[in-house]
Amino acid sequence: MGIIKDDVLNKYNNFISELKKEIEELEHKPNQELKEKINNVKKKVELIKSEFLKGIVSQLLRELSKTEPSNKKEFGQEINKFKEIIENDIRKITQKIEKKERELKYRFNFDLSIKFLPDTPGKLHILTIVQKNLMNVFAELGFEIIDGIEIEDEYHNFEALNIPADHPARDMWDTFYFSGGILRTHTSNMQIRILKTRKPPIKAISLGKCYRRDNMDATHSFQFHQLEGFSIDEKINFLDLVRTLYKFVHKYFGPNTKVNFVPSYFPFTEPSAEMSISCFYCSGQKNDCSVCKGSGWIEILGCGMINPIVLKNVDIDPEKFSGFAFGMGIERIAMLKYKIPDIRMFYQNYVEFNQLWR
Ligand code: FA5
Repeated sequence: MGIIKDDVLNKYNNFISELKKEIEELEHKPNQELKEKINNVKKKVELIKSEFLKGIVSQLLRELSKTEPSNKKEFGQEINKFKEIIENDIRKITQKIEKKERELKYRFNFDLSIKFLPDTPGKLHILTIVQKNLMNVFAELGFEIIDGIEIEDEYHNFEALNIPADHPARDMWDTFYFSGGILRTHTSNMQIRILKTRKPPIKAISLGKCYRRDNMDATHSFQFHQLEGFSIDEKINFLDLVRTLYKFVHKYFGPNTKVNFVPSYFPFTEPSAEMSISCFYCSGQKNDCSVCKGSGWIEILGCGMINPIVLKNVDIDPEKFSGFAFGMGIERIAMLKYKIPDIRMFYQNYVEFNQLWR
């Protein structure tokens, strides 16, 4: 029978094995929980020091002084061994805790274990929804949908569209240049790309990202989306353009929407026009309408008859064929349709914003 009672040893062993389990459970804990658990373990280490090391061991040493001299050596060794075990356990636990604290300090400040919107399935982004709806409308109107390319060269983005190097429109459509080419400023590049390999009759749309050296504000971004449409055949005229756009507007914005054309200028169309639609929120009845600003009209796209120079550039005989083209900003359409006040909202990845649209 030694000096240390079984119930003291059992109490210590149980305490330590519980604590070791807690330490094992520290793995893969999220930051906040890990911090709390580390503090718990630290408190328990202090408890070992005060209760076992200072309390019980000091008590045993006091008892040792009162025991028979013949037992002193053996009991003394027993107490020392117990003390060593406790000190060893404290050292190992403290090392583990310090390691966890270091980990916590350098951990990224995000929590991969968080249960994020657990019952909410992912949704399409509003710009994707608008693009899909636009594609459906134009498909119903008999347009083929052709993929586009964003990395371009100056020839397809400018020159072939009758915008030579010294043309003032180059400033307005300035973009990002790099050694391999440029990022396209509009989807009109696809008129050239498609017509180089396909010959009329053709009626197609192409949509995707465009880039400009524009500063970000509520209606501009350096990266945005456009939809380009064109139709070329024998005897295509301006009325075909007007009729097509009427049908598009009625299908997409509603049958009561009115359309207005005003003359404009684009180097690749002649004549050119800008098309506005009647405000589908206030019909021009509200002076403080946030969408049309009281004018009753909202400008939505540029259009015109394809310039014969462009047709010649893609080896199409302008004496035999004619065509129309139009181009619109997809963010602008989405902003109008869903009353989104700032273009930057599309790109900020706010889940709450994305969840609004179905
Ligand atoms: C063009 O880009 C012509 N290519 C459109 C066209 C095609 C005309 C075919 C005739 C025939 P414009 O620069 O106006 O035109 O741009 C068209 C639309 O793109 C604008 O009305 C606007 O909605 C959108 N847009 C232009 N720049 C930006 C920008 N920085 N941020 C967001 N949208 C933009």
